[in-house]
Amino acid sequence: MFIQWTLVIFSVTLISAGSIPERIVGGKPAEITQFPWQVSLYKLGNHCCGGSIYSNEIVITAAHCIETPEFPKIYSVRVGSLTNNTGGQLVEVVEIIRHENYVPKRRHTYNDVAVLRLQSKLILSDNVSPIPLADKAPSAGSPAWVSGFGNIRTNTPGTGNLLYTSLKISDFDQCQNSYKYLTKVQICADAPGKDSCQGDSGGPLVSDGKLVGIVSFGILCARPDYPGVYANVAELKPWILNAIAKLLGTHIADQK
Ligand code: 4AZ
Repeated sequence: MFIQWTLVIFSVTLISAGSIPERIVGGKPAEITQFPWQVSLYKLGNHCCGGSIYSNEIVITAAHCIETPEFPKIYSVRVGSLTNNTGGQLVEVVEIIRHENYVPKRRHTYNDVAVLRLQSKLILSDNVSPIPLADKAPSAGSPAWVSGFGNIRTNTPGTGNLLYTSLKISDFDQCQNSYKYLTKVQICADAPGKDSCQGDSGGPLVSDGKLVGIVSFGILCARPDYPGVYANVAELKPWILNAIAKLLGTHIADQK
């Protein structure tokens, strides 16, 4: 009896210590030059989400990362760094447009996109550079990469270092079997034992050198039959470009 209990306690300890890999983002440490568009979004000085560099003054993230678009100055971004608390360039956000039709309900998260204007222009380099937006969603089976500073397993925070993993774009109908409220403004990606996770939200899903998705949600992380769900950038592109034009228009008006 004692031995049985010891075994039970030992197994529980192992699982909670993370020694039995539920697997993560299945992640490998990134080189910053592989993901120079990666952003760490800060809220009140702490990493809260990922994001992607669109241009030297515009960053794209998820709507669900932005609780208070009317208070942009509580947000800032760090770029050009493999660690989310030091290095690179740290710049304040001055203006945010969050999708007007963003629906925040769990499993009904639609239009999960927001665009941010930075207080000063990023200095672009091999470590800091924009990613173009996809015009067309990649077909099922296309290879894609997701990167971020988020959890390395469900409920297990990352180490603060940028990780990435390779995924494949999921078949839409199959993903809809897992998430029945899925629509074309979403795109799924998965691979055995690999996924994005909490804290990666807002970050980039990249395929063929283009931003194809924004980390949005999922049921836990790397669970078989539950791909990660991403905002579909190709579908949202008209909204994104229009919002960016508004941000830049305001910017010019501000300077007058
Ligand atoms: C989250 O909670 C979250 N597996 C983000 C992405 C995924 C799951 C959860 C995808 O922010």
